[in-house]
Amino acid sequence: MFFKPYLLPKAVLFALAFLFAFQASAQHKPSLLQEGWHRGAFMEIFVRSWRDSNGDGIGDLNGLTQSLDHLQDLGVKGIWLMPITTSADHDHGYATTDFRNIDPDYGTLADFDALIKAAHARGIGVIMDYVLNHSASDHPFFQDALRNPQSPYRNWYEWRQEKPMGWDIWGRDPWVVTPHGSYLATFGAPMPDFNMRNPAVVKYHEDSLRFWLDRGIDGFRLDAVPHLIENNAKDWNDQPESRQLTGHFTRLIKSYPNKYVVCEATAEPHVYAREDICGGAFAFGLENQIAKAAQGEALAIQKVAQYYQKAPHTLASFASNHDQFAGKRLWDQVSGNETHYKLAAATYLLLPGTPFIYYGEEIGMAGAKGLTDDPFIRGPYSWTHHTQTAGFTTGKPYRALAGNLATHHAAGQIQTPNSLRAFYKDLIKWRNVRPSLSQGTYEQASAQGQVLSYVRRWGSEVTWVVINYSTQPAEIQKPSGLGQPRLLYAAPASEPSFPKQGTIPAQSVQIFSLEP
Ligand SMILES: [Ca+2]
Ligand SMILES: [Ca+2]
Repeated sequence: MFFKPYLLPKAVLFALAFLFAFQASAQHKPSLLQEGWHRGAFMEIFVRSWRDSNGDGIGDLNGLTQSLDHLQDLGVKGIWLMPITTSADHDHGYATTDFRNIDPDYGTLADFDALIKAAHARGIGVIMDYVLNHSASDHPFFQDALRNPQSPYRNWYEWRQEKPMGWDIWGRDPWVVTPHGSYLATFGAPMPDFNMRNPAVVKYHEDSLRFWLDRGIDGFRLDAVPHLIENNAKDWNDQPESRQLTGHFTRLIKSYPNKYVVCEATAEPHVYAREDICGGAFAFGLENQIAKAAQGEALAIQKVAQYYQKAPHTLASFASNHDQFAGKRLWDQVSGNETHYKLAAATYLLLPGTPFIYYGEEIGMAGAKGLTDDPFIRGPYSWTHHTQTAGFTTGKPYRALAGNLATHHAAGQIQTPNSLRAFYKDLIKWRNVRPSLSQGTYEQASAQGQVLSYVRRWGSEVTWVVINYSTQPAEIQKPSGLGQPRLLYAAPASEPSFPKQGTIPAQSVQIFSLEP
């Protein structure tokens, strides 16, 4: 039987049209966030270590939902959740066992929905980690492929009958030998690479991304995208096919209104920040210079000054993150020197690029006591100075607490005017109230000795930022061809002396308006 619309009464046609229209809009619900929300500061949150709501010693989604006021007060506009999907590792979460469910340690899908709703009510967007390149070896699809070479999922992964020779990924052979052939595992045997040339795998990821988008997620941090597709033993990193496929997933995500994508692409972040690939990518390379500049290294200050002259402003800047390869926690990088710490924060919070604050960074959290490597930088958040729990849980914390818990915790800093948190809050506030700082140009950037100076402009709004990393006051010329400097902000707690004497106090950050 054929469908003949001209035989239907008009009323039925209208009803059908309405139904289709409704379905289309239901699939792509309008965003509840302000357009451009993702230009504000983000916080990267490791849910396992953020806040425990049920006393099992493990952070969870409800713990996060209950502490959103704390984040809203800080002024962040977005949060990046490290993987919250069901995982085999029971820690970082990158070994996914179910791409469409919440890890039971963290709660339920209903808890996730409640988190999104509560975040949106506070003007905060939520993005989550999504791992395209691999699943856990415990994933049911891989388990089936591993046991049975005839499995329909065999071609979902990179299997070879004969183990390929001559491969070396970061000093390791990525091929894992089993009784039924070898499989590729770029990130180690527990995380087998998907065969991303298989359309069924691409479709599976598309449907999984839609699953979260339809639930209201505001975007994704796409993990390890330069590793999606490997060609041979020599050509495995950042292949053209990987860039193309990443762009494909980005387009799907952005077919929903007001979404944000930020990619982990360590080798070529500038390329991945392009609109046709991710639109956003972490500024790997800049983070190495931030702490060095803060400690007064002239060469690092110069590199910081130059960075955004060439780099796209859609990059995402950070001082440290959850991976040890990007450095220790900022506190440990500057050996607990609070002046250096504040200068490091100012260095990246006022530059172009979307800033990503690593959870605990805003209160000066140190590494977890007695631990090394990645667990060292992923400790439970210091809510209070309680020596056994840090206020993180009513039970026993799953991991050692921060080494400087006694002196640096959220409760002690929230009402303290000169605290690190107050400093972060001030700078984020300036970023939020002055569009020139969040999306303006980057002009007249210079590093004169140990002084960094640049102008940011947005329409008629002109902002001049000066950071003196030296332990001595410095002479400074005002930028040419612009209005008289009017001081907006000076820190840490020093008297502004410009423009009276034309000097900038030692180890200080100053923000001026240069409007006529
Ligand atoms: Ca818990
Ligand atoms: Ca791969």
